[in-house]
Amino acid sequence: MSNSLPYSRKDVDYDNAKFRHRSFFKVITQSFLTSNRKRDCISCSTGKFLFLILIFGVAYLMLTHDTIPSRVVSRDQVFGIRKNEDNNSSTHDAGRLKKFWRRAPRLPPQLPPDTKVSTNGINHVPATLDDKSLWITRQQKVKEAFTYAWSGYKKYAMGYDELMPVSQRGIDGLGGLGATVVDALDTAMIMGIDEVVAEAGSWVEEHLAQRISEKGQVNLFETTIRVLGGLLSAYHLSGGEKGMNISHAGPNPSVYLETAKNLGDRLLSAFTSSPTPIPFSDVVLHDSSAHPAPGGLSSTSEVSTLQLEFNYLSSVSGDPKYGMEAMKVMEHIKSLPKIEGLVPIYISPDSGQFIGQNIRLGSRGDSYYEYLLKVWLQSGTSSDKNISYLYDMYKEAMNGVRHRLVQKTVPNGLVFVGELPAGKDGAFSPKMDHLVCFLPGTLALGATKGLTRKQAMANNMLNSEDLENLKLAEDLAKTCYEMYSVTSTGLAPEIAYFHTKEFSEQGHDGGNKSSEYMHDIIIRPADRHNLLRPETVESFFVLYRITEDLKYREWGWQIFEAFEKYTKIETGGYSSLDDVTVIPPPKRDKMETFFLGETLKYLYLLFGDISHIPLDKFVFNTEAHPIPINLKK
Ligand code: DMJ
Repeated sequence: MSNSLPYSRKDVDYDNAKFRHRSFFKVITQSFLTSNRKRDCISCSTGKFLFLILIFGVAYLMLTHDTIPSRVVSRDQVFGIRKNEDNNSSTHDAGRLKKFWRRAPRLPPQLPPDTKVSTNGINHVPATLDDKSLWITRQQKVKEAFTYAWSGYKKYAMGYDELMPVSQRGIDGLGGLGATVVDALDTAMIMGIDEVVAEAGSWVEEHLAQRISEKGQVNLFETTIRVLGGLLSAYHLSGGEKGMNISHAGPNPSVYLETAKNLGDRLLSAFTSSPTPIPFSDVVLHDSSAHPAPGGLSSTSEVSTLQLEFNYLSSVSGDPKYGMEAMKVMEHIKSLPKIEGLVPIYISPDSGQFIGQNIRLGSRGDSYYEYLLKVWLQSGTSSDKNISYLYDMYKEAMNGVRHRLVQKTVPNGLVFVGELPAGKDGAFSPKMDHLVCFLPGTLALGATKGLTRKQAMANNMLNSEDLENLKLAEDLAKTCYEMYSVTSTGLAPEIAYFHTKEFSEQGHDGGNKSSEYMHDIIIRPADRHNLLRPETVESFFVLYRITEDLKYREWGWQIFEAFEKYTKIETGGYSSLDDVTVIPPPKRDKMETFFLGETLKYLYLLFGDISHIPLDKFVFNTEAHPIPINLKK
């Protein structure tokens, strides 16, 4: 039996040559080399000399001109994704030489990337990504989505915490303070939708004070970030500090501040009832009593994600008590032992100590790291020396993240942040909650302090640690994007595991068989839900502002389209999903308040003018409510 291949080597070379671009010089040389004149010329010495000059001339031109056809551009090149970034110039030159001797085969003709139809069925509108009008149109689509979400909520659930869009009713999952109204209010202000500002603002004016005085148990953290944060940012954006209503709709801004003070006074009992500076997790609003969570422990992220809001309340009310209580938490945590800045996810209000070993940047850990940076930024960075310990804690923690939690997947080297469920001496778990996708944005913000990368470089502000953090931010943002791309719906699961050298698990892919990262990302059946969370688009927003790289806008648009396609409910509102890996995805029947408060707000700002709510003048609380930097003391 013959061992020969069913095709000859020549055929392959021919096929490759067929698709290869041939320059004008090459055509001339080749016809010269193959013509009879070649033989005539080579037989005489002048001819030999001329022939040599011609060969050298052609070689020179090929080495000094980029002869790769400009129309054949990979998707990564379009989005500015740099591969082999570490290549130095000598390898570059070597590459040119290689190209000269053996040119890469031209790929078969393909559509430009933005005319592709993705495998999860979401159409990508043909786009020149730097076309301003494209982003105006896309921003308008987000505004329409917000109006649609609000109308559904208003129709079926006005005054309830959340909308159940499939059942077409409301539910009080957060204590009954109309959380969607307050979470959505400043988004409507930012989008300039006066009608919604008027509706939400009037509801606050007419109902919220009464609810606050009558309602029972609420969670300190959730109520602070959504309701207190929402009221305070509405106060600022509507012109409260200027003593006027600049939002042209809704009540006098003082209503927001008075309601915030009323709420803040009751929430303070969580701090003052605790025997240590660590607050209890729950407050009963009507009698201002506070209680630990069942089991007695508070989440580390919850006790350390109150300070932006309480500090700002002190600043605008002129009463220092709010900020003082909240900052005692940070001062106390500063004194506790840590693992390279990393902390366990539970803390006891009784002993004031961390409990357990579990370290992660996902649920119960996440915004601890976010607020270390943002509370420091809020104080106006260099101006307040008393607070610089927070920035030191942040930097130490990010070094700890890089050293202990960052790994790469096999086969394709995606960078992810895993967990240490049994502490520093226990095994590494390659698990990453979608919640961790806040980290790229925080890392980028921490590197440039809200300036663009260009500005920060020009001002010589970036040290090597900042650059490393910025690089990690970009790598992680890519991973977060791929957590969406890898599923059939184009929407991320709540939790992903990653295939590493030590860890693999078969049979749990995201359903998008054509994803390059199908074998890198593992999605277990219990983790396939999507709650309309904001973290990934939040990071795209921050990274776009800082790097000015349009790929973040484009990625955000793809995610928005997937939300539109799979989570929009015909009768009104948007719904969380039970399973992002199947089409059609089963609905979970809940529109979380942060879809209006965060997800749509960040998408709107991502597509909009970069001077709108600038990152060096505002910090966004963890629920995306912007709070101005540099407080009045
Ligand atoms: C929001 O309530 C906040 O962003 C919080 O910090 C984490 N979880 C949700 C959104 O996913």
